[in-house]
Amino acid sequence: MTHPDLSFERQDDIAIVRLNRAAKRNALNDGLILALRDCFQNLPEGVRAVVVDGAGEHFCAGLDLSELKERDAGQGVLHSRMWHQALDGVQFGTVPVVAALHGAVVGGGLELASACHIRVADETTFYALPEGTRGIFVGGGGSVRIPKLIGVARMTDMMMTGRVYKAAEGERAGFAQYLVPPGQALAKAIELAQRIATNAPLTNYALMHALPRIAEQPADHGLFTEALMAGIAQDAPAAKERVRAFLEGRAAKVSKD
Ligand code: 1HE
Repeated sequence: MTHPDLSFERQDDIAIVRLNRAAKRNALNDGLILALRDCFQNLPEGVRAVVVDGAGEHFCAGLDLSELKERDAGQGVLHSRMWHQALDGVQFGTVPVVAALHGAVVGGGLELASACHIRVADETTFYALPEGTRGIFVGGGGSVRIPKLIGVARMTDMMMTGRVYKAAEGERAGFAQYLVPPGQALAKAIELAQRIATNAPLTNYALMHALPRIAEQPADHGLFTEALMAGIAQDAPAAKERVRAFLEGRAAKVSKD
């Protein structure tokens, strides 16, 4: 990983990918988006989960507005498609991705966060879609992914009125699955990624690739796809060994503590 604004740190079987452009609030210019794309396309062998983090006080201020300038319509379409390719690589890559959120998670930063599989937010986090008030539209997959988290009505409100969600109401609305005290999002995200990395790889793969597709299929198709995925997953040696371990008293029970 050789982009100056994107750092890559390996911690055993997880990796931490960090936006490293704090002076510009981790605003995503073309170079950084392409670096993200390349990073997720070329994860080293053995990485089983990834944490995405932002350096400094903010996760990400979204699109680098200094690059917006005078793009024409055709260039705008291609630019948006470039973001789609990069963020599809996050959502539909090879391993689960946990976002560690703090400070501003706005515009394209929220689009990046919503491409991750799990979001952990600390109490400094706030969410906004300033595209609406800047006379533009989301272009990084936000109109597809954000309504799945919070619903079309809330996203419409955010873009029409400039509404900003603070951390606690953001968690209630569905942006984040975990809310932690200030400064603790990264540690919690790493803890979750380490836990996820112990899952059978095929289970993680099914959750990333089958579940969102099933959710969009008509029920009849979804049930059939589910049955195929269930059959494939339980056939894997890892599944057989895990079930055997439970039956022989070697595996942890489900516990509420
Ligand atoms: C930037 C950007 C940026 C900061 N592009 N340079 N996103 C936005 O509309 C959000 C714009 N940013 C902000 O509202 C604020 O910067 C923050 C709330 C995120 C942070 O505030 P603060 O007071 O900590 O920082 P700052 O003083 O505003 O910014 C520090 C520097 O970062 C400053 O540059 P400097 O050279 O004057 O020091 C800012 O200009 C720069 N900066 N944000 C470029 N976004 C695929 S389509 C997606 C479409 C979108 O994402 S649109 C939403 C864009």
